[in-house]
Parts: sequence; structure tokens; C-alpha cells
Amino acid sequence: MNKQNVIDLRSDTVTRPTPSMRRAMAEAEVGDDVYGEDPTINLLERRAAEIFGKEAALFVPTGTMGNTIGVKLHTQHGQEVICESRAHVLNYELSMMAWFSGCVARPIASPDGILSWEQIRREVRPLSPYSAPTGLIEIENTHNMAGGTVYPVQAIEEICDGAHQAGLKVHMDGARVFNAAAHLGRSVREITAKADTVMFCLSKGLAAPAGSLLVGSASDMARGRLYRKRLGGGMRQVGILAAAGLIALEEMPGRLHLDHANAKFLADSLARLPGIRVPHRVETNIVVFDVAATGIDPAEFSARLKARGILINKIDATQLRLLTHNDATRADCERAAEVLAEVASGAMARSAG
Ligand code: TLP
Repeated sequence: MNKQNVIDLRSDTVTRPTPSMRRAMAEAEVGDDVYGEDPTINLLERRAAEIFGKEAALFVPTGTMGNTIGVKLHTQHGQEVICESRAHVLNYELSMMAWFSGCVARPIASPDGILSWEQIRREVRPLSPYSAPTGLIEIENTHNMAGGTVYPVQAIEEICDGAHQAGLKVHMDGARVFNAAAHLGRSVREITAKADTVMFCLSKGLAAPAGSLLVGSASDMARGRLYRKRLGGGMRQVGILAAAGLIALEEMPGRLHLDHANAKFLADSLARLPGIRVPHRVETNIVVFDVAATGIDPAEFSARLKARGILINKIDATQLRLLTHNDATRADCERAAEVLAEVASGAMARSAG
């Protein structure tokens, strides 16, 4: 299979920088960011803080580092972090909350990945002879493994108000918070106003080659800068990445509705196929689908798609996950829908025979 014909829906992380990003990267003004002297990084951090209505921002190489610093800022060793049971911080970050912050997760299962203050309140614990105290509430918006679901603004506000009254902070893993904002037709500033820290990624739906930002108070970001250095994230002439990041931040949010429409198109096509079930509402650019009733293992389903030029990964024993993004056009999604139908009907024919 010629690589150019491959349609890659494994993640929105696979997006390549746009031509204007590449030009901006080539021309970026740079300096040593560990000295605070990279003008393009400084500009990106100022713009991110302004867009989110927070005092300050910190550029980090990855979302994982942004979440790691977010957790560390608000917790002490021996505390619990309340999060949803399929949260990225719990399942996909190599236990960094334990490794770096000395905390354990207190997961709460929610079918659509969205938590309410009522659910969280019941899990908040004081220090006692048997229990570790709650240190932090973490929410993921959009929720990746629940299929890109979006927190209603009111739910976020109730969680933040409840947490603050209980003396707790809220960190939002907003890797795809611009997708959430696009779905709601609200600004990221409005939907994250009450969160203490927010991490968002430039390198996913916004299509930058790398980079994430943590936003929050000036004092938290100053401490965060030291944690970033400890984690090996003190980079030097990193304005080259910030130049692409600025374009991602300014130009890319306005096109996310196209990805959402493509995801909806694929979800609707999938839901019509024999043996396939889309168990969640599709609000943004992620579609999780269950192939159990086709009688075919998801790894094998993925392999058959790959043999026909469509890359979609399995995420567990019955489900696969696809993401739409800037490098997948509507025509690509139409082709993917055809191949999904071919593989699903082949699977059904085989299991019937
Ligand atoms: N998500 C990746 C994989 O790690 C699963 C993907 O392909 O979706 N928070 C959320 C909600 C994420 O989805 C991710 C990455 C991260 C944090 C971490 O970002 P990076 O990969 O930049 O460390």
C-alpha cells in the first residue's frame, strides 16, 4: 500500500503542520527559553493566557507533562486525585501522578465520561487513620475514551464551586478543549473560567507538530516552570515550535466543526453496519465503536482495515477508536466508510458461515 493513499484515523495527533506553520517555523525569532528569552514562546504564552482569561501560561512539550505539572501544583504526597475511571491521567500517563506527585487516583466510573459534583462529593475524603485525603479533582474535556464527550458548562461550574468550597482545586485535562468549545459554540475562556489550571494541546486537533500549554495563576505557572525543568522540559530555541503553535491557536479552532461533521458522518455510517454499535453520542471528533457482534476481534478488525489502507486502532477487547482531523478530508472519510462497510460485512458473512 502506497503510504500516500493511507487514511490515518488512529488519532488527531498524526496531523502534519500546515504550510503556513512550516513557513512561520522557518522564520521564527528565537532565543534561549530557559533564560526566558525566546520572544516567540513569550508571545505564545501571553496569547494563551489572554485567550483563556488566566494570569499566565507555560509551554510544555507534551500534554502528559502539562497534566503531570498540573497535578503536582495542587497536591501533596499521599493524597488522592479524583478523576473519571477512563481518564487519560490515570490510564495513559505511566502513573505519573504516583511517580512524580506521590498520589493515587480515586476513579469514578461514568458511562459518558462526564462527572457531576454530586458524584465527586461522595468520594471526597478527609485524612483519617484509614483514608488518604483528597488533594485534587481532575476532569477531562473532551473525554477521550468516552468518545470525545463534552462537559456542559454548568457541570464544570458546579464541580469547581463545590471543590473550592471544600478547599480543593480543579485541574482540567483540556487536551481537546477547543473541540469542546466548538461543540458548545462558547469560548474556551467561558468554559474553563472556574478551573484552577487547564492543560490544552496544540498538537492534536489544532495540528501543530508538538506542544501543549498549561494555563492558570501567575504563581502556579512560576512554580510550574521549575517542575518543567525538573522533568527535563527546559527547552532552548523552542520558538520554532511556538511559531507553529501561534498559528494553531489563532487559525485552527475555527475549522474544528468540519472534523466534528466528519466524525458524525462516520458514526452514522458505522451505526448502519451489521454487528457494529456506536455506544456514545458523537459530539466532537472522536468515534468509539464496538465490533463484538461482528464476531471479530478488534485487533483483527484493525488489521483488515489496515490491509485496505485505513488506520484505526483498537482500544480494548471489543472496541476501536477513530478520530477525524485536519489531514482527513470528507472524501477520505467517505472512503473510510466504504472500507469499514466492506470489513464489517465480510466479518458478518464469515461468522454467519
Ligand atoms: N492522547 C493520545 C494517546 O495518548 C491516547 C491520543 O491519541 O488520543 N490528555 C488527553 C485527553 C489525551 O488524549 C492525550 C493524548 C494526552 C492528555 C497526552 O498528550 P501527549 O500525547 O501530548 O502527552
